[in-house]
Formats: sequence, structure tokens, C-alpha cells
Amino acid sequence: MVKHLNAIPTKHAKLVKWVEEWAELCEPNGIYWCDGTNTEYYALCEEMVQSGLATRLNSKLRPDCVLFRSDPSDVARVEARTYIASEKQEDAGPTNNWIAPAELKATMRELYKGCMHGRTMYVIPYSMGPVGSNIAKIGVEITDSAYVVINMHVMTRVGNKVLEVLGDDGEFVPCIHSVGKPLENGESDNGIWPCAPMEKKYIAQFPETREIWSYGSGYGGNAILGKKCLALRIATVQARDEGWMAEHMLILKLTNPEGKVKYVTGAFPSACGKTNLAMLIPTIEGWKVETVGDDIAWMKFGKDGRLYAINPENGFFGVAPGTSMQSNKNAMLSCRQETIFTNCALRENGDIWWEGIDIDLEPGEKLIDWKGNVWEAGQVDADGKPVKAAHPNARFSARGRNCPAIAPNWEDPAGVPIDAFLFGGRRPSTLPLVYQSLSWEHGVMIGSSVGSEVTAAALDVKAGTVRRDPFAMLPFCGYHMADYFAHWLEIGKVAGAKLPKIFCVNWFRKTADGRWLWPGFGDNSRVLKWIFERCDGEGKAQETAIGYMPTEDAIDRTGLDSVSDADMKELLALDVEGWKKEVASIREHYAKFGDKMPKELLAQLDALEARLAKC
Ligand code: OXD
Ligand code: MN
Repeated sequence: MVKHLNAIPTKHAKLVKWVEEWAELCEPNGIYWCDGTNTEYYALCEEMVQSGLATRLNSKLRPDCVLFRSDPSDVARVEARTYIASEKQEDAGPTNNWIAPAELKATMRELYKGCMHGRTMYVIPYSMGPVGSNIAKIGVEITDSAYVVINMHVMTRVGNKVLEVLGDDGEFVPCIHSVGKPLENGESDNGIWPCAPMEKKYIAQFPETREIWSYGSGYGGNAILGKKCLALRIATVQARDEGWMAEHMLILKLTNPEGKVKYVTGAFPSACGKTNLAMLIPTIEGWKVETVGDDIAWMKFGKDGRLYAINPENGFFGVAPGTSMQSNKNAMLSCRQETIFTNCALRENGDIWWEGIDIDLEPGEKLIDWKGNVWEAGQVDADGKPVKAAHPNARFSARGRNCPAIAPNWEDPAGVPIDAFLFGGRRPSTLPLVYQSLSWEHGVMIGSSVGSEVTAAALDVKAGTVRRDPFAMLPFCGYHMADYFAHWLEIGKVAGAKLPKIFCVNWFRKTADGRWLWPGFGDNSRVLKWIFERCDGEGKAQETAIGYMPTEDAIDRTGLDSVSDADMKELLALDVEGWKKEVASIREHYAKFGDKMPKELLAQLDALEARLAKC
């Protein structure tokens, strides 16, 4: 029997039994129940600083901040090792990896056997969403990584207050995590956490039994299981069965100069500026954007028929490189204190640094790069390629409460009523700056065909290819993607529903010779203003083949000299030939979903094609 290192804080017999069974299998030194207090957080930080796993940053420049370095092979989510292990393969669909649950569990059980030797097993009771909210859900994560515990403190709500809501027999999503057997990589004696080799990493979701098993990675979405695994993959299945929505969406609060408020959510594939949009500082007089969430939205119908959203998270797990006081001041201020940095570079003065932070280094200053090596500006590798000081996927885990733009009501357990859904990706051509769907079904078609253009350097595909990422959910949907499209259509049929309006936005248009047509960032508030107006049935628009488009004078350009009339015309032009190619490309995308593809969406595509034929 593995000993408990502190008092068991719950009478939930099923939970205690589950924890003890996993302890028997994993054989840790002891079981520690996390209470979610600051004392616990700082004690774990201090322990990791003492053991060399973490570096404490300069307490004047970055109070209460720590820096971690991962194994160089453990730097991102591993989609190729992520599984939706439903009973039937067809329920996972063509966009998910699948292994039969019994087979996967047998394989993983072998890996978990004795995997926590020499370590503590932490038990983390956590709530996704404000504790006690009727939209929130409870999970319990078992992990052998103290780094995961402190990240869960930042990203979720942890501890005894969650156990109180859970009571003696409440429902929770069991989540099991281990970084992997100590002997596989050697326990960390070099300042990085251990992990398993790629072929032994598994990030498994079992949708029918609502379980999460993760093995072999200590990184982000692979290990901080409340985020992508619970709040998206498992939650999408719960949402389907219970009639609500779990989406990869930011939530922002938009206030006009008269003080009128609208709430907007938006789905964009990774690396399309979601965090920047959620924390935007408007460039138009009198408008205010406040942040409710930057990554995930859970939405349920209220009694008034509107969709109410909560941000299930408690913090931001943001990509560091490219973040600066110019690109996202609010994110920079959010990570000034109480922040966990991962795979960033370390300055001589004890501060962090990354590419695109827009902070000049001292002449000749040497940094410690994300691999723990000495680094100097201009350094190149043996092939003459620049060596990056921070990993391109280096992260900051910052607390929501430290964001200067956080909406005062961001933790309202009732959620906020949503007025508009935005969809977007990186599309240098064809898609205009913004347009509005003609109907809910048309909007679902827009969401289901979200795409981003990839460069040859980014992926092993031809430059200019559009990678379709429906609803920005490609790696996050816990069941067949076409059934998820059908769920969106079902939401549109709920009796008495007062649905948000749907918009497609594209901040990434370029001219034929490669110049950006739209400045983006704070100037995106100009597009938000038009969306706000449209939600009130105002805002100048014309009905076109693709939807309602702003007239050329509809977007407020006061004080915006960089966008000429000709640029605006190009940003809002209807490129009929480009759209005909777009229709063909969406048709190919839909074909991948076979018979399950909802007929309504095929009909929407046919109707779009017919409208374009008349142009
Ligand atoms: C994320 C992602 O890290 O979407 O949020 O990849
Ligand atoms: Mn995300």
C-alpha cells in the first residue's frame, strides 16, 4: 500500500479508491493531495529551484517567476501520438488517430507499471470554469510532475474548494499523467524534466468513459490535462451529449463609446493571433476591448435562449516568441509577475528573453538559450542557420487575474451572453477582410471550412496550400468531425434559440507582390466595430454571393493612413474566380468525411457555387 503524505481531504470513496489503485500500479514514493494554496505553489517552485529543475528569475524584474527547460524532444503537443480511443473507429473519424480502448489501455498499463519510482504522485482536484458554475466541470489529475502541478494552479482552479463542490459522490473526469519511467531517459540531473521517447508517448482520450491517460511527455497540452484533453477533446463529447458547445475560441468583451457591451468569441487555428485579439488595445477613440478568455469557450443556452460562455481556464498558456509591448502589451504585462516560463532564454540580469520581444540586449551580452547553452546574438549553427535563443514554441503560463485587460466579470459563473462568432485563418488572397454569413447554416459552412495557408517551410506541403482546420478544432475534436458539424447544425435548431451572428475575418491579406494590406493588431478594432454594428442590425453592408460584405466606406478608417482607398477596395473586393477555386477546395475537404457529411452543408456549398456562377 503506497502511503499518503498528507491527510486525505475528501470522503469521496470512488476518488480515493481510484487514486490508490493508480498508486499501486505506478509505485510512487507517496501520494500528495494538492490543496491549491499559494503556500503549496511556492513550496513546489522552491523545491524545483533547489533541485535544479527550475531557475528563479530576478525578483525585482520578474517577481515570483520561474523558468524551465524541457528535454529538446519534448517541446510541443504531439498530435501524431494523440488518440481518440472510442469503442468504434468510425466514431473517432478520419481526423483523429485511433486505437481500440482495450488494446491501448493494455499497452499503457505496461508503461505505467512502476513509472513513478522515486517520485511523488500528486493528486490535483481541479475545476474547469469558476468553481461551482453550472457550466463548469471537475477533473482530477494524477501526475508525477511538480511542473504540471504549478501549471495546473495557474491554468485551472485547484484544491479543496473543488473537492467541496465534488462532495462525496460527485462526477469527475479522471486524468492520469506520467512523464515516463525514470530509467528511460535517466532521471533529471541536468536541469530538464525526463520524458519517454516519441514511440512511447501516448496522449489518450477515452470518450465513452470520459477518461484521459497521458504518458511520456511533460509539455503543455500533453501534460496539463485540463486544457486541450479535458476542456476540448472530452468536453466536445459531453457537449454533444448534453446539448452545449465546447469550442477552441477566445472570448472578448467589446464596449462602444456609449458604454454598450457585446461579447464576441472567435475560433482561429493555432498561430493566427488569438491571444493578441483577445487582449487587443483599440486604435479607435472611445472603444474598449476586455479579455474573458484567450483559447477556449464553453457555451450553454440560458433561459432567454442566448448562448452564455465561460472561459474554463484560469490563465494564459501563451506562445512567447513574437510577443512584445508593441504586439501585445497586455500579454507582456500579464507575465511580469507570478509566471512560469518554459523554453525561453535567460539573460545575465536574471530576466527572460525571446525572439521578437523587442528588448535590445547589451552589446556582447551572452544569454543562456532554451537548451541551457551559452548564446550570443548572430550565432549560427554548423549549416550557417541562425540559432534561436528561445524555442519557437516557448511559453508563458500567466494568471488571468494579472492581465490588465481582464474583464471584471470574467469569472461570472453564469457566463457572458455571446453576440457574435468569428472564424478566421491566414489567407493572403481571396477571403475579404470581413464578411457576415447569410444564415446560421451558412455560418456553420464557414466554420467547417476554416483554413490557413501554410508555407513550404512550416509543413511538408506545397507553399500556398490551404490547410483546412474546421472550427480550429482539427487536433481537438473528441469524435467524428462530421458529427461535430451536425452538432453545430443541431444547435441552430434549438427551439427559442437567439443565436450569435457569424462572421469570417481575415487579417492576413497581401497584395500580389507580398505587401500586407491590413495592419492588424489594434486596428482590428475597426473591424470589431463593424461587427458590433451588424449585431444591432446596423453597419453598412451589401448582400453578395459569399455573404454580407461591408461597403467600401463601412469600416472606420479615422486616423488610419496606412490603408489607402485602393487597399480598402482590394480588401473588400469579391474575387469571383478565387472563390470558385475556394468552392472546389472546400468540396475536396468535405469529401474526406464521406457519408457522415451533413447534407445541409453540401447544400450550402452548392448554393454558394450557384450564386458565384451568376456573378
Ligand atoms: C494552443 C494551441 O497551444 O492551440 O493553444 O496549440
Ligand atoms: Mn489553442
